[in-house]
Amino acid sequence: MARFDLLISGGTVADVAETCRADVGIRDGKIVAIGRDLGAADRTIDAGGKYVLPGGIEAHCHIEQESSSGLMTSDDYHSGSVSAVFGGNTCIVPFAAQHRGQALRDVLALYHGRASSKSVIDYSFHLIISDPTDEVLHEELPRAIEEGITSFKVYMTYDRLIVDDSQMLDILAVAKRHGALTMIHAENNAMIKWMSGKLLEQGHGAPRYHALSHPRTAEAEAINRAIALAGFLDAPILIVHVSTEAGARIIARARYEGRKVFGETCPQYMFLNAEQMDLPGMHGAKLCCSPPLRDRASQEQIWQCLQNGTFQVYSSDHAPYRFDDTGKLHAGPNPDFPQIANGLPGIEMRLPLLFSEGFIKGRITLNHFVALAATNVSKIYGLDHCKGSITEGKDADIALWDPQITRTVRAADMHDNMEFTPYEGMEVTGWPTTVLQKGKVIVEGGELQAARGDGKFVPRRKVDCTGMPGRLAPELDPDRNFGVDLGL
Ligand code: DUC
Ligand code: ZN
Ligand code: ZN
Repeated sequence: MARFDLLISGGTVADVAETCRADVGIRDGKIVAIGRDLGAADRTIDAGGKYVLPGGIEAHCHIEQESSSGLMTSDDYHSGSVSAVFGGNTCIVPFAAQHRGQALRDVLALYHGRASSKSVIDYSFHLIISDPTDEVLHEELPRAIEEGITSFKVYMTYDRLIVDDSQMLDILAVAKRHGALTMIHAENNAMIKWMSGKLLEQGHGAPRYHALSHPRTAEAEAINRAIALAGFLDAPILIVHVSTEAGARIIARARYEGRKVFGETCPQYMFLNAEQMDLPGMHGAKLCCSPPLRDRASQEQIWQCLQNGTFQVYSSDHAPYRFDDTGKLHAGPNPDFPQIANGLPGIEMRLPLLFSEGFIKGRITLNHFVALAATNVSKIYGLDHCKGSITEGKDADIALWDPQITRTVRAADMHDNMEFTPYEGMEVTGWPTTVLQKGKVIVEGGELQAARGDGKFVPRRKVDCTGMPGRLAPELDPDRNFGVDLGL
């Protein structure tokens, strides 16, 4: 009997620290050996000239999710996961969204049902919490965490989602106590509403004004407040989709001070800018997202913050709404910007863009690419017991990248349900040609070899903040608070 089910031979293997020529031996879906002259296998894949990297983990995407205004994203768990895997990913962590009045167990049952029958790759969920009732806080959230849903997102804006500072503290306290990570959409709601009102009063309802209506300082203020609230309790947080240098600096400073804060940015803030929204008619609506696209200078600043480690997470924020009455134009053919659904597609292009413009162009190392593609996310979101690196004992979730391939990005080549990509016409170098999940080839030669429902739910571990010392506010110090139980 051969020693391995599969051998990936002759490729260049990389993790977050090292790059070397090595073969990878796989048995029973796991990586069991990395080295040279490993022995016989039932099947050998020649990876000569290719990079052998962990499959990407896409940790911020909206799939088969109703927005707070009832709109369904255009991708379900089949098209969304297929698009992800063609972009070199082997795991997705979309959102299971609680709308007000819903019990979390019903929300999770709904999303488990959606994903289990359709996803072609492994998945988990983050919860979105919009209704932190006592039952949610003290029974449902702790139960969800025990079931392996160890992160949840809260919004500081949007009327139907917003949590106030006091609710945020409640959620942060539960997260801290039970070992979960709170993800925060940080924008100041009042500034957005005030700006939107002024713009609309003066007749500026066109899509391009969406960007103006979300001032940079709205992001900075909310990030600052979120960090203050979390810092007060010494609770870990991750600020999602950071779009401004001002916001990034606040995160960098908090991290420097040892706060338990992580930062995420997205390709749209590096590769796109608000000038591109100046399109005829309503076409600018295709680029409405929140936070919005910024200017060219911002693009470069966000790149720098990715390079210097301010952002540990790089996600697509794939939020696909079609340019028709099911999506962007649900409120009619000529909506004012507040009625336009927010979000861009990008799950398939996240990694090819970073590989090409980051690694191939020398802005980041291959090892930093691996960290951003998979390893950081696996550690931050508790997936590193099974995923996120080419390491003995982990799932054989692997993408082979060919650095010689050059492609022009075309919507027609994407596998999502959008017929639009904001990256249309860009030339990229490097592409994930072969993708494996648990040792099974699931993409090869441009063909999908996985079926609906092949992907499995992955319970995640609790948050690990090793190396981030943090500190409780003096008022919460058990030695100084006169024995009051604050539930931490
Ligand atoms: N926040 C997201 O994370 N995605 C799309 C829109 C939004 O506000
Ligand atoms: Zn958001
Ligand atoms: Zn999002």
